[in-house]
Amino acid sequence: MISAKVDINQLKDKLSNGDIRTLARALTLVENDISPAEDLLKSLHINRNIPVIGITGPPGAGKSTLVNSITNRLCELHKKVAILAVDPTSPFNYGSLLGDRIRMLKHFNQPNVYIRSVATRGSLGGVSGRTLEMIDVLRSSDFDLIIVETVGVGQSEIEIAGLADQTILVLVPEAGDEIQHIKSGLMEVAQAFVVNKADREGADSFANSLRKMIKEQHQMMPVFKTTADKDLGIDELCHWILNSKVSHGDRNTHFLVDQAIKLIQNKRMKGIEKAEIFNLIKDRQFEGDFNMYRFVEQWM
Ligand SMILES: Nc1nc2c(ncn2[C@@H]2O[C@H](COP(=O)(O)OP(=O)(O)O)[C@@H](O)[C@H]2O)c(=O)[nH]1
Ligand SMILES: [Mg+2]
Repeated sequence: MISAKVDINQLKDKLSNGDIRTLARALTLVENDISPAEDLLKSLHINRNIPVIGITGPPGAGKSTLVNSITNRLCELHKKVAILAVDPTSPFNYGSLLGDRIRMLKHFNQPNVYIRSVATRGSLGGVSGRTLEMIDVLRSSDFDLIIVETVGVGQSEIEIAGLADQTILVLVPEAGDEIQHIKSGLMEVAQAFVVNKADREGADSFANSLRKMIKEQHQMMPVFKTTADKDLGIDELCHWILNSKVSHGDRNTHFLVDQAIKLIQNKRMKGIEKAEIFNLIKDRQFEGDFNMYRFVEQWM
């Protein structure tokens, strides 16, 4: 259990020195909003130059496999990598990576990979809960790169675009039908596309039609083809990840405004659980004088 007394300055210093235990502890405090999470967040020295790469896409597209492969390559390049997995469908499937990490621990004193899965709870304050705050805790440590995997269903790929500097959308050759879906909106959220499972039929034609579509919309996003479980196409993708610079200025301001709004929303929605509202409404909706406006007043 976490003791009530936490020395914030000590926590902060250890965090910036890359102490893994302290990092795990700080993340737990922040994820569960346990005091002094709020004071800790306010005192953090957050390094905004550490790139946050969002990896999103439908379940089963190979995101975790891809993250695994990318991370192995980045480790070879002596990068220190943090991974946040926000995936309710498979909370933790970095087994092989963890195996590497354990092996690495034997050889070095400091592990170069930190993996953490984020619980997605029923709170209404955003699908990904406290992901933004957890990213900022990671940014206060000494990583070279932070990778966030989110499962792309509906709104979540748009949400990750509001958290990451660069978002990579992972698709599979069978996703031809999803092109329409991409056309309507996803173009704005992804800075790069990956056609994974390139070992499967139709990968080339799918990648080409994606490229054509990007060009038609006067965009410049690259399309990579990967076979993640065989580490193919990973070098090119890593090269892009390490060398593409986030355009600052306008996008950055919008990005920060979105974050501010998200934090205000989360704060206002604090303590409000969908399940609780469900139970209340379930009972009261049949009362003759049920009035939604009076009902919501108690949370205002
Ligand atoms: N054929 C093929 N299978 C892959 C490839 N990448 C991942 N897979 C498999 O696809 C399945 C789903 O992968 P996973 O990484 O868990 O997908 P996620 O849900 O997007 O994270 C697993 O069985 C992987 O082994 C690939 O490039 N080719
Ligand atoms: Mg996954």
